Amino acid sequence: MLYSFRRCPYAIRARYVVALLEVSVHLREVILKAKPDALLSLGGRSTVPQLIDVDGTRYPESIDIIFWALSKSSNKRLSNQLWPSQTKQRNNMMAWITYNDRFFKYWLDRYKYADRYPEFSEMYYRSKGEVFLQRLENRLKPQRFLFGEKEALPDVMIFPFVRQFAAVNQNWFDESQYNNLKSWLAHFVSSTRFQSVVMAKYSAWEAGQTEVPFPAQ
Ligand SMILES: N[C@@H](CCC(=O)N[C@@H](CS)C(=O)NCC(=O)O)C(=O)O
Repeated sequence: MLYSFRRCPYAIRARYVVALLEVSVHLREVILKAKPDALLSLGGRSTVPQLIDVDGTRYPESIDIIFWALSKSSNKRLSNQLWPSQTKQRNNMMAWITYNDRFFKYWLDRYKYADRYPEFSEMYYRSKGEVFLQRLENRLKPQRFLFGEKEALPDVMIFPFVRQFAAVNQNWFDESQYNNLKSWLAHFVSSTRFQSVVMAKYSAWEAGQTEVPFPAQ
């Protein structure tokens, strides 16, 4: 059971990996302002995404759900491409993901909701976020994806946040100098998987309704 919210970047990355690895779940679309009792009654954190496995094991963070999907996938070639077994490579990948989640997300929230953080201007917050955009841009100069010519976990875990950053002022982003980053982002957001599967619209889940298979059959 995957509790999800369509526009949440954490839920997007979880759905993206689940869809990419063709792992089947039941999707429960949540309205954040009216979370269902089934989610609240689990106790503890009620953020989305959250996954409850058939044996009742709870995966309360997007990264937990992504590792769960990797463990369930029968496509070992793709799993290994996304999350190679070498420790050094994994540590390096985690460093990018952690930077995104800890620092880039911090500035993204301030840039997106600059009116709620009047201490500094929207431009200031954007320039803080651009430090990461520039790092991504440099990294993508010699290669298509962050860790080579094929997508890996850092790509799929970071792109929903860059997409959100770009959408704050889409014209600015489209006209910016981050050309490699723009192509990288377009690869994800213009894909059929993203548009038709990951971002498919579902009405809010209600107790007792028929479960919704995801990815859709
Ligand atoms: N670290 C969590 C963050 C999840 C998160 O913050 N989700 C937001 C929506 S984008 C949420 O559920 N907000 C509602 C709440 O905090 O109650 C993860 O990776 O899953």
